[in-house]
Amino acid sequence: MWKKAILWAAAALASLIATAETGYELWQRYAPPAQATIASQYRSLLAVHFRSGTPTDSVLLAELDRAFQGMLRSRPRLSPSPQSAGLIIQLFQESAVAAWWPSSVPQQCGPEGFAVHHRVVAGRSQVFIGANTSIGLLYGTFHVLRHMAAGRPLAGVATAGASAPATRWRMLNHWDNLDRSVERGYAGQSIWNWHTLPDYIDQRYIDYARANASIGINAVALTNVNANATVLTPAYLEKVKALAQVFRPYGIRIFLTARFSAPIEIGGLKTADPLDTAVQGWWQRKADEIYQRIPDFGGFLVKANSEGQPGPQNYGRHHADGANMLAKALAPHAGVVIWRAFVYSHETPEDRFKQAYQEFVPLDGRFDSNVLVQVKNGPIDFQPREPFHPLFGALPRTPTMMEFQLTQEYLGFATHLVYLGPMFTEVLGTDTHRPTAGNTVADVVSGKSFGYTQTGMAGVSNIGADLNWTGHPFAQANWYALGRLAWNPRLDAASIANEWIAQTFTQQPAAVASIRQMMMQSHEAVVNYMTPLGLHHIMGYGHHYGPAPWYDKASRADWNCTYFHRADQHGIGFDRTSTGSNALQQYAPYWQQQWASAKSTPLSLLLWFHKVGWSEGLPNGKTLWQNMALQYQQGVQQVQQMQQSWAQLRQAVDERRHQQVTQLLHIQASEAVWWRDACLSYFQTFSKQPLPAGVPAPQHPLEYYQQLRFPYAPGQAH
Ligand code: GCW
Repeated sequence: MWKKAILWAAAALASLIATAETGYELWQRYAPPAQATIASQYRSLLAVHFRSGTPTDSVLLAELDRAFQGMLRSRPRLSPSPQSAGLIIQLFQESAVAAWWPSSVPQQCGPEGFAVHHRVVAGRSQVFIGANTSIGLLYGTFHVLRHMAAGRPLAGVATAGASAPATRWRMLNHWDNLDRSVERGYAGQSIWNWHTLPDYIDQRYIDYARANASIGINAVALTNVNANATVLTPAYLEKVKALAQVFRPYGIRIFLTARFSAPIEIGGLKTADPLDTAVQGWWQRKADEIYQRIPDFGGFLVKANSEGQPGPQNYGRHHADGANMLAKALAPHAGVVIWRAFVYSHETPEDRFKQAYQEFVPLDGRFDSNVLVQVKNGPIDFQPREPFHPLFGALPRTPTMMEFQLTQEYLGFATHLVYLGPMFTEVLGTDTHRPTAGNTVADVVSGKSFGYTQTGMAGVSNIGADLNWTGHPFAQANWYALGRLAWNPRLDAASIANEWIAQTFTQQPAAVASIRQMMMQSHEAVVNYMTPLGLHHIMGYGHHYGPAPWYDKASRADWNCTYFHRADQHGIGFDRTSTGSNALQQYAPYWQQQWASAKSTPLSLLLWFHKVGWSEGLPNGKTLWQNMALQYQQGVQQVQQMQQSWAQLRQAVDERRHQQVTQLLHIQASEAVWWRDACLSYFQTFSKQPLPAGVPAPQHPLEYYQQLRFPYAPGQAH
């Protein structure tokens, strides 16, 4: 009787624990494999041959310990000889049993890559991880753990030759302020607690480093590009140093945002002119001071002469003058400057789309060799869908780095389920046709097209102090996808989703398939219910929350929604062909031809390049107005489908996260309706046509949507 009660209580407790998932563990939950046969395969790995020496080796062992306790309910045992071990982790140079590594592998691995080999001896699996460096071994170990945590058969764990990263800098850019607010952050306060640093090391810093290393991220810019010079003062550099010490064993280098006017603000100089020798000397001393504390400091990330940030143009100098001045200060320490191309000027009446290209193309070849130019994926600003930025491929002599945005500034904040994998791969896989056909954006960014000496891919972080890091449990997948694609931009979004789901939620094949389907259609859904057909930047002013296509009160034209959609009685869209702003000319001739006429422009980009009449027929037989209305409606329906799919996953996913996502999908569904109704009732004032069959009448009159105000919407600069 008692025994039964105890058993029952234990079972109840176990199920309670199983259902109380907070999401804090991210994709590193290390749940036991769902299939017993797989679990038994994995057990041979418990005998580990590994000679630990460096701090990175220690974190590797600690991770193995944690992972095996979770997945195998046992701790790894160190085994003195490779022969008796199941998991052999060895540097190539010390590897006595290295016959299976083809001789080219060590060289292909480079400083960060690894190779994994699998064989079966006497019915027992042996897995070998080889690399040139400790960090390579750590990445190789994470590769094996990822495979195991996804519950996959061990035989598939081997890499085809070397797995080496495609880019040098795989990076998160935090837009975190020193007061712990996060610009465009929707997951709580900044995880950097500047007040308690340097003496208090939050466990989060360590778990953050573990998560990043597990997906190959090796650089983080801690602070907002709208920069505060205070972070460069000695007291703050001590705090940065403490974080650098935490990150170092995980192979992560720290970058800081450099406020261009820092020599004036904290240095007491009268100018920040990059050609002034006192200014140059100040930055050199500042760099020396930083490297004295942080010998592996990555360098500076800079937003200059953009949206009110100071820069070289304040002194009549150009971007290369500014970047090179900082580059020279960092060069003796092997640091780099990441200079952002997100620039557009107050004074220029030019189409904002064109300005970055106009400023940077003439400077190609004028940047020092330790400068990278960081370009947003599209020409305007992280819209739900943009054409690829014309600068990709247009700077053959300037390392061009990718900037994606993980935080969902224009994508429903952290309340909308939007998996960005398909958007990232859409951009990376696009052929720039520069210098010739067959050069994708990924080829440019990874240095293949032009042989860049520096390469990188960054994501603007979506991380905050929320218990699950990213607010929405599914937003973790965007952080994950960025890391995986920066390592290998050829991965496909569905495979990344598969491995993320299996590690994060469940290994049940039917559930994985259903969640993957939700994720894979989620980006197209948000495009449909926010900005179909190439509409862009029609979100609420300032905070970018919700629809406001009518907005036209901004202090500058290109902050107005009406500037971007140009709707009137004749039609809608921005003519960027030769009859309009001619931004099209910035692309390779191939794209100019594709996009020059509305007929040959895909519907997904139509209104990016063309003004189209409301009643004009589209290739699919519908008029523009009908198609627009139906696409808004489709977006709403896609979210409703996600709700239905998720409802059926109740048994497959732990209760707490199931409940969280259910609530968030509910918000997303009602906001999708809001978007559809507000946009269609506004655009209808121009089209003057009825809604096509299948699109319900808006729930409220237009005035209702127009008077909504959100003064405290999160993520705003202040
Ligand atoms: O997307 C816009 C944001 C700004 C941001 C800027 C940028 C950091 O609205 O908040 O500032 O881009 O990328 O610099």
